[in-house]
Amino acid sequence: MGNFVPQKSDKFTFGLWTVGNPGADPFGGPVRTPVTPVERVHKLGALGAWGVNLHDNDLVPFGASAQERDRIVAEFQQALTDSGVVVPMATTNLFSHPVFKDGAFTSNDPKVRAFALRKTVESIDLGAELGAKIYVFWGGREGTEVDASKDAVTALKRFREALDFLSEYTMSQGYGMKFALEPKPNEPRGDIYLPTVGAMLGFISTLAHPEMVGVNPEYAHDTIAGLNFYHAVAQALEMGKLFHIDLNGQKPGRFDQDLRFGQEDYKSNFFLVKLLEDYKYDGPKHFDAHALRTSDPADVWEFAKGCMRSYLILKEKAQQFNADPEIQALLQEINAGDSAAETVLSAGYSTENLAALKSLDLDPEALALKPLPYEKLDQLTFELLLGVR
Ligand code: GLT
Ligand code: MN
Ligand code: MN
Repeated sequence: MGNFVPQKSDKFTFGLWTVGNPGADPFGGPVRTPVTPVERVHKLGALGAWGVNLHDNDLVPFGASAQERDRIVAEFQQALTDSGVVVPMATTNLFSHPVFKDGAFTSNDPKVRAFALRKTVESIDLGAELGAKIYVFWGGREGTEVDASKDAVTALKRFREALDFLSEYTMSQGYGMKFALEPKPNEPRGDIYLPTVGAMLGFISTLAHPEMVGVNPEYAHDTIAGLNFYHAVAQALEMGKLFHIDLNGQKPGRFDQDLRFGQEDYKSNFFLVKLLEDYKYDGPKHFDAHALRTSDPADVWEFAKGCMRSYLILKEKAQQFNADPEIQALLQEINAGDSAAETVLSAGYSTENLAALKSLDLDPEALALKPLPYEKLDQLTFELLLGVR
């Protein structure tokens, strides 16, 4: 059994806003006094995290003077150097200020859209200064409650206009950054545009620079809507579009809980970790979660340790699954191939291959009788996860 101690090579990251979350919710104010960003960075470094991510205003307060900004950024840079923590990802807060109450890039008001664009340009500069190579776009306010208020086609065109502008800006500065779009079906808006990973992937292909844009899927966001996150991530990964990932815990059908990674649905977390490990995803593994409102400051760090430890435990379980003789024998049986059929299936269309397809010996009655021992397989998976194998 491993010791489950995080290493820098695990590329675990936390948002400044995650471990800094003061525990407020729509029904009650903060319950914790947040420690400063500098203290958060030191603590994360000591716990073995590789990186810290931030929104512009997690670090520099909205409306700060240029002088104040530079002082805060220099102090933060020093903390990064001292603690050996990097900033792999940055993003913009386009949701807290009332100016964004009806959207940022998709607002009906061109001045609000221009303000959002300018704020993002400045925030991209900040991210680049801190070394970020991934820039996340989470359109929290880009949506509606009243569909009569905004044309949904126009909203997409506006979002595209903003992203195309920003890709070209980023390239013109030689920042070498990639963009990662983060879908969410709802909250804080009644309905958010581009609600799923699939919707984002489709939208990306319509951008001026699709090669620099991928996705940042979040476990909680798909799970709110009852979707299978493992399937969504697999699609992004297969397309080479998994640029970043937000890991956390969530019960289906609830408000956005952003629970500790591993807190809910061990089996789906297991298949997610197994996917990332089997396919050698090597981007940041970002825990976009926060401690419970009941946590005191010490328990917040238990939360952070728990996210990383849970990932490492599930990673070890994935290795165990891949090495388990009984499970692997079952998988071999289930996946037993037929070379003649495989050859036809992978050869693509030609008149010869069509003829080969037609002459294959395919007996549907016999094929339907092939045993599929999935009950046994799933029980073995359960027992492995619960530590009785
Ligand atoms: C906010 C949201 C997250 C996003 C963050 C990036 S902010 O906490 O709930 O899912 O990833 O803007
Ligand atoms: Mn997120
Ligand atoms: Mn979330």
